[in-house]
Amino acid sequence: MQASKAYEANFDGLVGPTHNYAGLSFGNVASRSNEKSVANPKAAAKQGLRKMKRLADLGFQQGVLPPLERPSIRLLRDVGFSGDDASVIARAAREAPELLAAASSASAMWTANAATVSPSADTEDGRVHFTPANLAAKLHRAIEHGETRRSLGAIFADEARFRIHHALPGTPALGDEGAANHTRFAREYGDKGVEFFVYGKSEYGQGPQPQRYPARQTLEASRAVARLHGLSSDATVFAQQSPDVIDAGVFHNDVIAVGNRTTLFCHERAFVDQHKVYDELRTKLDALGTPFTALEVPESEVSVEDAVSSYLFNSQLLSGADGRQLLIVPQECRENARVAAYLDSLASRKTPIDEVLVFDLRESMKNGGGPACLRLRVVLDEAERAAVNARVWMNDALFTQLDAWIDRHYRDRLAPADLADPKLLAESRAALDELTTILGLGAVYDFQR
Ligand code: SUG
Repeated sequence: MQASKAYEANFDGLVGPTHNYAGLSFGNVASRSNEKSVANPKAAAKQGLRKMKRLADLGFQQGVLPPLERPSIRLLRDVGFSGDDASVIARAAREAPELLAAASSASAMWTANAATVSPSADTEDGRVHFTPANLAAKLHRAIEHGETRRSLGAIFADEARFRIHHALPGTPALGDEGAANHTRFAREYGDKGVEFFVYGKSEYGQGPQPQRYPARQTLEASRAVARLHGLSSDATVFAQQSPDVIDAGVFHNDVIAVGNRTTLFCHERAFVDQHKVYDELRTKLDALGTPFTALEVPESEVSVEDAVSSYLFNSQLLSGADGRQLLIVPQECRENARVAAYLDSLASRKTPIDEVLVFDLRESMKNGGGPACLRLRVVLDEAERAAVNARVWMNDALFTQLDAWIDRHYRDRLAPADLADPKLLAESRAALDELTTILGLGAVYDFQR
């Protein structure tokens, strides 16, 4: 049976006005090593926006997801700071600057962690399913999912086509980091596919565990998401990430692997029992009449350390209309001699990657967020695409509007000490208020009153 035409849309997170370097993510090497450096929110937002525009210009379906309201006065009130908003910020800055930093993070920009998404071709009820990730491993991220769910609801509002679940309970046994640990393989986007869930550890089962850095995703959470989405067991594969690569700074699977359609591009040390993982993927895809290719990069060419510092695998692997596959990499890949040599060699090897495009995402990269972190993939057929809030699709007009909006509202310098400035809250609210109109988001923000 010929499936209806479908597309992979990428929804990138618009970087929020409070983007800063607070060193909040133990286990994420870039976040910790850039702690307390001065950020440039304006440049960060423009770098992300330019990526969206370029991909839209190349003919890809490109959407925008809005930032969340930060600083989160709600979090600061929940942990006991009271008074008017300015007093809440002043007291938090004095007594618990780490909580103010958590409340101020613009981490929702990394929308690969916003949710796990299953296309309608894979789900029992034929709807597109979203489960916002509880991000339970880090306080600054654990406060995202309620607001994320509201944003998704404002964009994917048609309940006959889209099912937006609540996040899993936010506890270590069910730690869920969303699409960063999830990939889907299918011949064409609209065909039934095999969904691939990668976890860092099992809370109740056996298996090795990292020793140095936390495993953020559990098998139990991955299985729960697959159940919620109504995925069949013959079309799901669960694989454990190698604990030693987590200990080397691979805090999400998308730092060491990326998949698209029939290709998995990954490092040779990505998974426990890597060849068994390939075999299971191949067998389950074969049952759907779908081929599978693993393009594996050996340690001798690119070490795990190179992968972590360059973010080679945090790339976007995209299929153009002509079927050619493009790899979207951050410019740090060109600055690492071994990674650059590997990328240059692709042209002369027989691989499923036809072209490499390089982007400057320096501001996000310094917090451990590359091209793939910044996007949430949503496979949509024509009818589903038509049901999406049309205002969020990137085009020339939206680019011009957002570029001018960034110029009006964003600072070009934000140091950790600036988080104590109560004016930042007012600036951020004014920016988001205007964004609500630009993106047609309705009552997504309540400005935490
Ligand atoms: O969760 N960094 C994010 C980066 C997320 C990257 N996402 C994917 N790999 N999909 C994180 O560790 C750092 C914030 C700070 O330190 O200020 C941060 O949250």
